[in-house]
Amino acid sequence: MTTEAEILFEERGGLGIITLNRPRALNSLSTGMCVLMDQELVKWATDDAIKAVIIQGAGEKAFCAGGDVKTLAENSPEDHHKATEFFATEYVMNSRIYHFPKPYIALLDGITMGGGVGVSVHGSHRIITEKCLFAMPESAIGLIPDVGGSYFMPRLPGKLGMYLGLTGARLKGADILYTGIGTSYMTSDKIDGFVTALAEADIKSADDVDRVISCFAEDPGEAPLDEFRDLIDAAFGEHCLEDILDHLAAIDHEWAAKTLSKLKKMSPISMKVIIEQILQGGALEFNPAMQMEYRIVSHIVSYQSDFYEGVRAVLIDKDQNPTWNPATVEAVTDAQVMAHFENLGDKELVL
Ligand code: QUE
Repeated sequence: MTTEAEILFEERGGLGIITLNRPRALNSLSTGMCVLMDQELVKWATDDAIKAVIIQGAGEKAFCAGGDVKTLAENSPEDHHKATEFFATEYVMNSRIYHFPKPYIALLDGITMGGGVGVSVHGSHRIITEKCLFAMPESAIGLIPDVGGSYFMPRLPGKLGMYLGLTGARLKGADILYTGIGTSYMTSDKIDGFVTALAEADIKSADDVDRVISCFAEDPGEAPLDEFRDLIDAAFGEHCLEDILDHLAAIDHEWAAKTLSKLKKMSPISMKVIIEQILQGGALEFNPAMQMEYRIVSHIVSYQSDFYEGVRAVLIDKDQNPTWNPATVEAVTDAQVMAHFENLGDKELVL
């Protein structure tokens, strides 16, 4: 019996093409995929035959829905070795993308969440299509927006990073370009022609990639998010979670009511850790940000945290009704939050 490879690598016309190949699992990332991808990027970085890298997802639905958190949550907190190994491998690969010396072009032609953002947003080009659906949804499963969220989210315009990280808001089309998470828009039917044109072009720099993109790109129109920018920046610029919630409750606006009801479904401790994560991440370089995230997720998988309950409620039983612990925002102590940032000693992430 042969099993289909979870990740494919191809070289065509000076392009290194990565295909995430688990379409039935929305191309979610396994440890093995992260290892293989990292090895290939190391090779391609110094291979003169490779002018640029393209990454895409197999199948019609997803680019990449995240990390394979369902499998990770099958391990108990006492046996979290497999989970921390996954995160370490994934973050090493994310750092490889951030530091990659050639154009790195992600084709976000479908669902792009969590880990899928991590394999795209740190590269030079993110092409989105009408099928792209972006989110950092981790607060819904008791996790944090990792894979470099600490680095890129505080650097988004205004308080959009804090908004996206706490609410897990889904974005499409023009809104994804508006945040800067996407860099160009083209319709899905243009993607094959774009890749062919790129393989035929003489690519020496990111500008050469931009020239090819401009032949296929379109304007997706006005960003609906712009209408709410002032509300977002005011509410999510508050200094703590309690103030953000009070601020939203005091606004007589349908957007504020919807946003507040979304936040009330999320893990209280995750939200408090996320605020601290994004505030600290704004002052960190890329690798230190990844090391901070590794401290946070290592802590999360090492006790009976909201992560295990969140994955159960959202991805296993699908009852969408997690029992969070602590159950309320008020019950989360500062000491509980700060414990997630403690140095791991000889288990620190080495980058
Ligand atoms: C938060 C997440 C993930 C998520 C849902 C969240 C995530 C992830 C998946 C996912 C979805 C469908 C699959 C699959 C995984 O969902 O990281 O294998 O078939 O991978 O609320 O972080």
